[in-house]
Amino acid sequence: MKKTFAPKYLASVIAGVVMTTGVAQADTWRYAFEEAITDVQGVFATKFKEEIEKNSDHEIELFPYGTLGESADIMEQTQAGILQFVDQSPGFTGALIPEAQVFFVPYLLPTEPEALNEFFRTSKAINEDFKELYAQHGLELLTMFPEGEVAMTTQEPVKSPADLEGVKFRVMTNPLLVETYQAFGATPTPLPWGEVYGGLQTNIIQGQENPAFFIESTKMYEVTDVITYAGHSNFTTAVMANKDFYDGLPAGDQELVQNSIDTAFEYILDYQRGLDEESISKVKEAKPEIVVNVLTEAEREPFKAAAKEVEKKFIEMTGDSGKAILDQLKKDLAAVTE
Ligand code: 6CS
Repeated sequence: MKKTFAPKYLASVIAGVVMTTGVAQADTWRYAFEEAITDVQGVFATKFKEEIEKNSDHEIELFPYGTLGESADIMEQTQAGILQFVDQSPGFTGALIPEAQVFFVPYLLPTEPEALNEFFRTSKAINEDFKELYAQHGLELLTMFPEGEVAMTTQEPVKSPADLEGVKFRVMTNPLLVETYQAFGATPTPLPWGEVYGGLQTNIIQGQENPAFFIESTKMYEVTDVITYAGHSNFTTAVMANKDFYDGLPAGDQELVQNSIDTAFEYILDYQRGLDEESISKVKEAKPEIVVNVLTEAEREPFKAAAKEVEKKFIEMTGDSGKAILDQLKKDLAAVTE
């Protein structure tokens, strides 16, 4: 006689199989970031989504800048478990995790792209030490990656710190960036991203800093006259998951997330080859009168001297744990530049 199962019995058999084999159910995971879908963070997120969806039944729902609020809002939503993934730059996370401000000690990171990429790939400070610090705030740090050399945009040429005197200069909302631009001679003004274009347009601020792709894509060049490269910083960003969510994933899904992050990481480094030059060309095409200055070594000297003060401030602000991260970061940098 053919054996049949009552539906209730069948359901518990399936549940038992799922529990014993660890087969995960298909979920939708929400991932927010601080830029448009076509910007660097958006390209990374899109690649991550593609990898997850190609290799599992899970889906990723992407939330670009503005759809869920400012950077601080998407971080709160991730910590609360409303979002599963977030891309937030240390420029903002520095207000929550002071050690993350280390990326704003000027002239710490190399300007040479291969050394920079290798640093992000191999750094113990990033891949181990920061993981622990982020975990204390309910965040699983998945990766950090560079988004391009930071340029200053102003109304007047900047050849020395004296040229920044009286310039209200917008910075992301972390205390060390305030120290940096004070040391550079400007009047630092911390603001969320949404207030920058309007602030420049209405002359509430006269300067800000960002990588070239962002100056171009957000049309900030329309409200600025001079772009200056002093070589002081590369825009760093970080991708995280809500830690309870991540810890609760089956091992197979954690591996899927890690593999997808690794693929998106290499993809985004590759995607950025030549992006700075391409973006500056587009800016010049759209606004031929824009002035782009690359400071000489001699012109960089006073900015480099000011950087020493900022490093001291960083240690004052973060104590032993900040000093430990800074020392480790320097070791990691030495390993890729020597
Ligand atoms: O300056 C900012 O606030 C923004 N800059 C970049 C390159 N990405 C996101 C961030 O909000």
